[in-house]
Amino acid sequence: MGKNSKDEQLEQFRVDDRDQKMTTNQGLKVSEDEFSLKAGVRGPTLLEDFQFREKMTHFDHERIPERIVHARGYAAHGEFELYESMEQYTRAGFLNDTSTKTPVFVRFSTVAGSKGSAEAVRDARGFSTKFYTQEGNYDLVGNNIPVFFIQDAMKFPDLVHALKPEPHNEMPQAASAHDTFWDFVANNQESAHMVMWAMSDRAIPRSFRMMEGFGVHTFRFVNAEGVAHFVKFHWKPVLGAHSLVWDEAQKINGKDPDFHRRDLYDSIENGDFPEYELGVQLLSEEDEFKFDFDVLDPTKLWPEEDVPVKLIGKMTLNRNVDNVFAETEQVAFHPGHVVPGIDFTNDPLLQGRLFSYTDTQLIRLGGPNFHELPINRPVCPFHNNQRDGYGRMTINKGPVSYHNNSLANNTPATSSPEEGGYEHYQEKMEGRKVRNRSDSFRDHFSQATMFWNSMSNPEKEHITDAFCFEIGKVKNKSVQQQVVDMFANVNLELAKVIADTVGANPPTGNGSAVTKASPALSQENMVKKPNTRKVGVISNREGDGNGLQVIVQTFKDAGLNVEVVSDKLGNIGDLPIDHTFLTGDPVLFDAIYVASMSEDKKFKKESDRYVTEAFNHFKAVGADSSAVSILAGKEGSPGVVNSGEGTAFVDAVTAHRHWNREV
Ligand code: HDE
Repeated sequence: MGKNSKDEQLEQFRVDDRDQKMTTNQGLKVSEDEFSLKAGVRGPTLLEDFQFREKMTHFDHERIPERIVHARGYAAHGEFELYESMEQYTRAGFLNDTSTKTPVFVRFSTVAGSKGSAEAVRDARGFSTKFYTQEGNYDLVGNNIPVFFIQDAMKFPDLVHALKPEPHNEMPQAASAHDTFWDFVANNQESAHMVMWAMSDRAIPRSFRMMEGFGVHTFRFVNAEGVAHFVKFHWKPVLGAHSLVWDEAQKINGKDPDFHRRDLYDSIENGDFPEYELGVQLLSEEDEFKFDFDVLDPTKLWPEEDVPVKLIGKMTLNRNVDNVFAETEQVAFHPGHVVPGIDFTNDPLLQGRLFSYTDTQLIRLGGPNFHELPINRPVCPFHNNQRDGYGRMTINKGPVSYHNNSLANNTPATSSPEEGGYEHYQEKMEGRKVRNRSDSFRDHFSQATMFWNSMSNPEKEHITDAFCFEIGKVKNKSVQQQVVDMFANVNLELAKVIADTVGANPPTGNGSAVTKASPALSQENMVKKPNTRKVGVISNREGDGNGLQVIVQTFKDAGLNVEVVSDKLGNIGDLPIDHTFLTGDPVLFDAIYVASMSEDKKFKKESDRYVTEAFNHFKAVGADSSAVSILAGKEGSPGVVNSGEGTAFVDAVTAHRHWNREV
């Protein structure tokens, strides 16, 4: 992999401490690092011990405030390549020149949990991309869900207070299944559409590599002539968008709380670079009012069947960070980091975000110079008259730090739009100062119903179960009832099942008359590929391993990743055993294949546990003809493969999950 401009810039900040002599931060060589300076070996430590004080003071200050939302995140470097020039719509250089590769840094996150929380929780996922362009940093700070809970930034603190663990007992962690969240939902009904997504499989993605990303808000593209188009941004994963099942996700959180970061890190280390295509939905300004929703309303999406997604480029994540704190934790995203040719709309949620992101970095990163941190620096030069502040690294020379001036020839000089200077789109504005919401923002249910209508039957079942789980965890009967009555506006049957399951009264609403569906919203219609799906191959440790070798190779040739599981670590022939039954677990694999059985009772019991749990989670399970008895009772079910051949099994794995299986 060649170095890009960001990588070269980062190089000057990288330090390798290996093979070096230990010093203090002042460069003084250290002769002893294990004991503090004492008055006698059994005596008190002395204040004079500057070396101890420096080490301990630094340690005492090693934590910074975690992000108020999106605290749990993981990131990687990569690059973005453009398929075709978007010159017609935007003057953004990185979207005009197909010969440039733009370095990117992408951070994925959950929203609700603390920095140390488990990753496979039911939640939206953040999908933040920093493009280091030659015209400055452009940040696309999106989510894996295309709409949001609220319409106005004013309510964000309320939403987050309701979603986070309840303040009197700090429970539950990283979960929306509690009273205050659902009380917020029922009393802020604009949340209906996003709640449908949050209860769907989208909120438990299989992998960061297998989820879509969305800019959520309507932005503007502006071309060199000053002509604007409305634009919505999409990231489409090349592997398709796929999800876990809820029972599996909950178990993963115990077996491997780092499930998603491990998947991303390992994939990049293995050379299985995650890829996403950048898509745009474009709308001319004249078409602003042609929909039955307001294009400025962030609780609405533009159905792809009505406004097609044009794929304009591809992002590849190809390098893990060197240091999680320095890069992933210190990166500062901001929807207001834009380049010429990309502009905002009056979406009231976006407008509020434009304030919040700088404000939060000031407390999180401790001052106004966070743009100087290596991960945040633009790759193009940056000059202005800003000076000083905590942690200033730049040594600005000369006496002039003001504008206008004559002593420095009035530099740094501003640039005209022709020279690349950013100019805000000159949208015509008129209106009265009001605290209100537009009437065009008041339909909270039509698209929530459209989402429901677009789901396959298994997806509808998962949504229903998710509601029953979450509302079942709500203690307050009134809140339960309010939620039931609210979601009757989305789908009456859904609300009835929730009411019945949680012991609430049947809903009072009339249901929805909306029949529209958008097939693009169903994950059943997503591309399905075998690539990088993880198969646990169970094998005994007898024999020369040749048979195992053949099956492993067949799977690998088909693009699957294989990990060998047995009762003890060691080798089978030349193949290393990756896991014992204890260090691995069926929930950590996409499929289980039993290559050979053992006469050992415990081996059989563990193999049966693996196969049965995988089966219950609708995964492909298979066995070599010699081990086929392990499939007893499951044979004939979809995705259960009892040939020793491999290719039928690969097809079964590619299908992702076999929902039409009775478990
Ligand atoms: Fe954020 N959001 N947000 N948000 N958001 C933050 O900024 C905020 C919203 C999103 O990986 C914070 O640096 C407000 C929508 C992501 O570092 C904070 C509102 C979307 C990330 C903040 C929203 C997002 C954040 C916390 C309502 C999808 C993680 C730490 C007006 C389009 C960025 C930080 C990363 C982070 C504020 C709503 C996505 C507090 C006020 C809608 C992916 O500034």
